[in-house]
Amino acid sequence: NRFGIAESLERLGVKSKNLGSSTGESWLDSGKDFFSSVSPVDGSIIAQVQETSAETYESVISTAQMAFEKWRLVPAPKRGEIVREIGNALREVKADLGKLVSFEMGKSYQEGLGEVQEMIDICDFAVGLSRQLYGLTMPSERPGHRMYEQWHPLGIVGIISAFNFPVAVWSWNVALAWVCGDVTVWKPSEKAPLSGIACQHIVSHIFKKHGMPEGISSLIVGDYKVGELLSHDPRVPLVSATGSTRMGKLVGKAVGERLGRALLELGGNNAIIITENADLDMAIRGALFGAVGTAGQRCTSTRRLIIHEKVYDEVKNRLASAYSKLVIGDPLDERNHVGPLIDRAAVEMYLKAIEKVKEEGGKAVVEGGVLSGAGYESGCYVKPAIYEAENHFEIVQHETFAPILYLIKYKTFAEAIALHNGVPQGLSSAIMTTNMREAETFLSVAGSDCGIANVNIGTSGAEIGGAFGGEKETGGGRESGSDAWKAYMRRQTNTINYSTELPLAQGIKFDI
Ligand code: UN1
Repeated sequence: NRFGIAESLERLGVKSKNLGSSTGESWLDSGKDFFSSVSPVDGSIIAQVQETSAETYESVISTAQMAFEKWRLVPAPKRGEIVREIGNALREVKADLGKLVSFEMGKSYQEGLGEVQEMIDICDFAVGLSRQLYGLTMPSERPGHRMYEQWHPLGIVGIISAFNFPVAVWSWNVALAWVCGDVTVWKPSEKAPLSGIACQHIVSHIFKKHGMPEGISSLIVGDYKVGELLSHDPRVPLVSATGSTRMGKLVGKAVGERLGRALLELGGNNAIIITENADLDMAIRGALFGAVGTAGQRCTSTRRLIIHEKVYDEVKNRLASAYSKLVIGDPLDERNHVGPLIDRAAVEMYLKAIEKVKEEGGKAVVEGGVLSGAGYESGCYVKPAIYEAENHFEIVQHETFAPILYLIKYKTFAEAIALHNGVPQGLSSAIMTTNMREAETFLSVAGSDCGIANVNIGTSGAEIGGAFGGEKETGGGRESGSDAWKAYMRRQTNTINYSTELPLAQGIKFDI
């Protein structure tokens, strides 16, 4: 029981054996097998979880359908009040939940706390939103007519989330969906199901306390087959999925086939352009956290540095020296910078990528490798690595969810932008420069083609207030701030005639 994990689990309501299907306070026994959630920190089994069956899924959906009938009638600001209390509950459990996230997923405790902070922040955002959800009013072309639009809830929102942000991404979706009047069914990653179970406990008693029915917040657990139940189900008008591009294509296809809506937030291949006018202290700091933070397992992690030839050697040497000071180990120990990868399969992918980049002609600046020995028993700890590479290498075009950074040299600014955009993904991007022309060109229509573009900030660590997501193979969806809420509602245009005539639009005459 290092770092008080056992006490945290107890306070969060996570037992050694947990049912995985829930409509709120009720937990349903699916009769299926239990599987283990294994911590990449030390390879130990944290607890077991029961998978959801197709029959259990049916009862979850029918309960959710009934809940929607009631929840949609609760005034939005009242729904916001419940979300406000959920935010407060999260404030109370921040340390415990941050610790569980850290232990189950392997990110540092500081980052686990940061993830829970994103949940608290999106709740606050959603509370304000609950008094907005604005529609527009527009003038009618006909006399004695009024025209406006309003936003209504959609119904059941399915959420499929990934292991790397096991709780924050769910919260971005549910905080908005709930104030919008939707009910939610969440399938967390099967690699971090306990974080999901803990969240379900946190929110369900608050709904109950307010006399709300079961089924506003539901949980289902399992692998992609359980996710398919959601993506193929016409009773689920919106499926919000975060994860790999491969997964997103399958979800997008299944949802598209039934003309449902998919909100996809998929892989990135995020780059920082470091120009000859960059503040190099800032550039190094930004690149370092972007590349090795969360052991390179953020969808916003920095994968490529596109560096001007004049500063290339200096950046390379300074990064190599910074990497040599990184301390890798137990993420719950604050002295460590880099924790483990999620599992051994991820370690295999990391090793394959390193093999591939060398095969294609890449040169090691900081060589990778798997760590072994005391403290590294889980087999999931790897060395953050840097390779000099070419943008067109197959492996560089691909998102490897691991701390591997590729250095690419450029001569002209136009070339830098072309290299930057020359990948299939389009999530996050950054430029390090003190030159206004370079910065503005990067942000212009002819600049970065990503959903997120930063100046003198790294690629990761976006704030919840902005819309989060990206273009091309990143899937096009936007979650979290700005007007991302619109994806969770249906727009209705209303025209009301308060005159004594019935004129037709476009001046059409149709008299008998
Ligand atoms: C993700 O990796 O799926 O911008 C989300 C960031 C975090 C969220 C990342 N706020 O890095």
